[in-house]
Amino acid sequence: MSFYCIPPTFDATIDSAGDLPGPSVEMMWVGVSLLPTVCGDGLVGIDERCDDGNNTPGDGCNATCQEVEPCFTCAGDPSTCTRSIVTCTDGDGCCPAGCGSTTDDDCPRAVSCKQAKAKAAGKKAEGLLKAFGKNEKRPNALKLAQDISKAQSKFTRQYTREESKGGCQTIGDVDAMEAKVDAFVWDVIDEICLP
Ligand SMILES: [Ca+2]
Ligand SMILES: [Ca+2]
Ligand SMILES: [Ca+2]
Repeated sequence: MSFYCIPPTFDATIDSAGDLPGPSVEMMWVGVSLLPTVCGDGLVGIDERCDDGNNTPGDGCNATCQEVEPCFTCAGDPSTCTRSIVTCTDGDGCCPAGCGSTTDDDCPRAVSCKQAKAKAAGKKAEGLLKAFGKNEKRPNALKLAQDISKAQSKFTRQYTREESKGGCQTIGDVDAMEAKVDAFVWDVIDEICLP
């Protein structure tokens, strides 16, 4: 809830025949409103950081007008937001115009590729450890081998599909990543099996 000062809306000049004594007086009517600020109306309210006249994120002023987005500066009513970072630099959280996933690892495609690869690695580790756990409960060598194979092929499929979309910062590391996941899983299993 915010308060707005409303500019004078009522002027009264007391003429010679007026009801009030004294010289002409100009009266000012000042009011306040309890209306909440509205994001997207182009006015930066008291509890807003910016208002670029929309509720769209990604253009510098976020969807709720509560944040100037990283890499932008905003000024004015309505807010004009411009990118404050213009060079392609890895790791600064910004993907300026003209930069791409091959030149800046903050650009969306590079980020989504990393997310997908990390997810695939996590799923594989989960699949292998679940297979191990199930085998402990009901030993079945054939089923264990099938579950391991399933987790491996799923990982490879997801990983390579992600790389085939393009824009990944690293490619062709599916085997190296698989070896890392396997080493982690076997290390965990060894630890669990220690007396
Ligand atoms: Ca507003
Ligand atoms: Ca916006
Ligand atoms: Ca960057």
